[in-house]
Amino acid sequence: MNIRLASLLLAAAGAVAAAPAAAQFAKSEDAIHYRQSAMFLQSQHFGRVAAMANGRVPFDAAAAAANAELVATISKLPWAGFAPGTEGGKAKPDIWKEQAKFKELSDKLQADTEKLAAAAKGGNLDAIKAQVAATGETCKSCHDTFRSR
Ligand code: ASC
Repeated sequence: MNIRLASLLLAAAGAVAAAPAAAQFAKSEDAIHYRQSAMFLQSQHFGRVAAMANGRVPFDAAAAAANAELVATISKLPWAGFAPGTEGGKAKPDIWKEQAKFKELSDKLQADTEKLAAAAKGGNLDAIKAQVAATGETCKSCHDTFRSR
């Protein structure tokens, strides 16, 4: 394969990898639907790990690892949905007025869910419990600040 073709393929692969962060929306309602959908998926998969951490369902290490891995991936998605001019839904207008704080909390969530995925991969229930608690606190602090109702 020549160099030119190889670099074209690399660029295409890079564009696909970057696609979630570059999600574009035809209209404001699409952005709101997108971010709420991502949050819903996130809560479903986080909820499955949390249920094990809280003893509500029996611990299944493989299921915990698979769900935590999904949470880490999905936690990268909602933010593109808070695009400029898409105020609405349950999002408080403060999100667009305090972008630095919003970014700090969204970065914190992504760091926490990476740690949760690592803990779940390790299979130690106590480590999973600790990281479920830390991640849940991060969810809550951002919701308390930036979500209405
Ligand atoms: C969830 C969910 C949230 C968070 C939060 C953690 O599963 O839907 O909003 O966890 O309750 O405190």
